[in-house]
Amino acid sequence: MAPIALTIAGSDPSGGAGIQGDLKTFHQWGLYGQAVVTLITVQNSLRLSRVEALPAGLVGEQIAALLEDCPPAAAKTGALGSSAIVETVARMASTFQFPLVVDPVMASTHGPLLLPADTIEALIACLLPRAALVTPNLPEAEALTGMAVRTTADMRLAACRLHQMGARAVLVKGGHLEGDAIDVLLDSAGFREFAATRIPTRHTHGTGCAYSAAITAGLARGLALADAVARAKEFISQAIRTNPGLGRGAGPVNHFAEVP
Ligand code: PXL
Repeated sequence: MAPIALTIAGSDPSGGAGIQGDLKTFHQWGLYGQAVVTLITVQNSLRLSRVEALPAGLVGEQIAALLEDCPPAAAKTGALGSSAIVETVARMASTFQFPLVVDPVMASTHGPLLLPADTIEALIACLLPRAALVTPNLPEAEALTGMAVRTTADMRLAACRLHQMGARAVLVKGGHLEGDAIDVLLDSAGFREFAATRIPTRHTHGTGCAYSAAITAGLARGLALADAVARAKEFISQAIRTNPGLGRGAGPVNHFAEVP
């Protein structure tokens, strides 16, 4: 039986990001995927026009039903949509017997926020302390730490701050850097960097989701954290390089990319 991985995230009907992207990534990594929906979006490759968060109690009930019956070997969070949902997920995460990867999704490139600004406080106070790993990009690292994060030196400092704020390990993703995409991991072994050559394409929709889902998949399969990150980085680089070129705007990455 394939190990189970769980995503707690928003719906992206276009299939590139959110629970749809996560489930495809889990499947490609040979896992049995579970998905708890937190919010519904209306979007295509050109725009994200609406975000509707579900009632927090409904999110909590979905998680409880899974924990009672078939708990996963690892889980991740994506877009959470309201501070009530952040608090509910964090409360339930305190009972998780498996690692939780927190992808602190805040904004999509266009359109309304996936996590309203007033929920950042709840994420910091309640969810960061539950994270086996938190995976901010540069703007998310800035919003969480309040410091400017523009260089790899800034990324190391931000990772230290986020570790002090309670996350067991931190991966600051440098997809928004000039030049190569360098990610900085801080875990119990110290710092490690993971570099990939930048691929010139507008089709990167769902990159962050597939990356954190692939790390979660690696953890569910029993890989050590740094190994899971290294393999997930190879997977996501290939997924961007081989994107299917779908849509007239920012199309999705390729969830069929080879798993290293
Ligand atoms: O890539 C961030 C993201 C996460 N979750 C959902 C999304 C997006 C980006 O559009 O729609 C549901």
